[in-house]
Amino acid sequence: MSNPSFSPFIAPPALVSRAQAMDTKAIQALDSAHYIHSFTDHGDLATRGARVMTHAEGIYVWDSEGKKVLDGMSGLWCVNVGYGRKELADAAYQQMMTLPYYNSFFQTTNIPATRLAAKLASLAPGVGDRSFKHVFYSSSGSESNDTNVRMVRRYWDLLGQPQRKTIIGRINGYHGSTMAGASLGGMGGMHAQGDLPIPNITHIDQPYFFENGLPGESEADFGMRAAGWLESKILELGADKVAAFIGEPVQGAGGVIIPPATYWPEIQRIVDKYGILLISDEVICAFGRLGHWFAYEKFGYKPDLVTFAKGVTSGYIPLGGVMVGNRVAEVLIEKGGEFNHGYTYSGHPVACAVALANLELMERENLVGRVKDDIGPYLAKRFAELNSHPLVAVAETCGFTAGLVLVRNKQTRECFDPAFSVGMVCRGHCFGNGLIMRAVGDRMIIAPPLTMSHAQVDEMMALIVKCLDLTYAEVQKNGWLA
Ligand code: PXG
Repeated sequence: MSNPSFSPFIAPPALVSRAQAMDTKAIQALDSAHYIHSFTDHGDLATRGARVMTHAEGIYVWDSEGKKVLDGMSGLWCVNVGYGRKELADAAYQQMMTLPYYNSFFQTTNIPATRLAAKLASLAPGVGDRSFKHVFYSSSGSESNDTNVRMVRRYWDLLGQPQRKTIIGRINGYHGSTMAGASLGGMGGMHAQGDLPIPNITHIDQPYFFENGLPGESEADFGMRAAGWLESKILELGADKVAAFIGEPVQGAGGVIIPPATYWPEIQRIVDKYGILLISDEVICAFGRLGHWFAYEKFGYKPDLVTFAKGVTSGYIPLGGVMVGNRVAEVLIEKGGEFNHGYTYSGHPVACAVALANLELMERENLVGRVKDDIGPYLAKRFAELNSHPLVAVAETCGFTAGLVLVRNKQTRECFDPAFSVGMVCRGHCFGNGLIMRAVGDRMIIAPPLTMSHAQVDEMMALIVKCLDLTYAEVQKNGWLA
């Protein structure tokens, strides 16, 4: 036992009364001694000690020091219905008592998995070849994108075009952390660890107007030019070698990068011209985040495969999957025989029961509609006010997610020296003042629960302004402004 003051075998902190004070230091020591965290520098963690989250309700989470924080990130882009929803816990309990597990291999199914597949198909718009009747299940976004690679290659093999292997992703895209997921994504830091990308995956640049737009270029023109990078890449590789293009409707982990309206329709024109499959990775963007059940609808394109996870269960339990469009499903089913792929937890009955309860709750409370017509536009109006802040170059929203860029000089839009980590300075002020807001470089982002009231948006905006002011004062004091 690394720390005798806390035993993991008796009275785990999560089960102790919420009011009871917790020995944060003991938990941190135990954590540091035994737990390797995701995307964490453990030397740093050992000196600081992990932040210990203990409970949550609505849009707030509490840590072991009793600090209440407004969760502007819905956990990690997933708690769309907010915390403490009894319906989801009840669904899990009922299903665990009825059938806690059974596999979907060997010609077997279970009722929640089947009902959920039908429900998801009913929520995904489309016509003909470009409609969705089928779902493949996994337990995460990463696994789902591994499935996409397997499925896309199987599709082209079955069509007698095995040379169509290459999948094109985008720089600063995020598609997960498995070998295939991290390869499809375009995160340099991830590629640098583990010899990634794996063969036959390549990338084009992202449609980020702030960074990649030319002086005097309109956003609409930039969108066409950025989509054109896909056509150039296809021609460079040879169209008969290209299997698929994958992209997030709005890049989430990359910093809420919202493409110009011209971008996706032009991508559609290009993939259609060369017969290439289109994968829409909607792990963040589906289930209401952008005001639609599926985000391809918002941007007016028609994917062949759609990756989902996170919001399907509002993060209450792991579940992911792929919506398999008819173009692919018909080939797999009619010509395919056995598809040698699947996971122990594919179609997990408890996860699927929670997903059904989550979708039912979202429908009952019209959460998707209110993002589109009510709380989303309200956030857009309030967030736009930040454009007048002296530290902010661009503040923009899409549905119920938003991003702003912190700059050294508002007039010239000159950025800070990355060594100053101004985004992290701002993030520190946010947490210190009871707000979780993410920093991606110097781009600050939010994706709050879709249940937020107007008053809670106001409360969040007041915190954001306060933290921007504190950041401004700090960079001014440090002499970092132009
Ligand atoms: N695709 C997209 C678009 C995602 O956002 C994944 C796939 C992978 O999902 P899993 O369930 O395997 O994690 C994601 C996940 C961040 C951050 O820093 C974002 C994600 C995960 C971890 C961190 O914003 N998104």
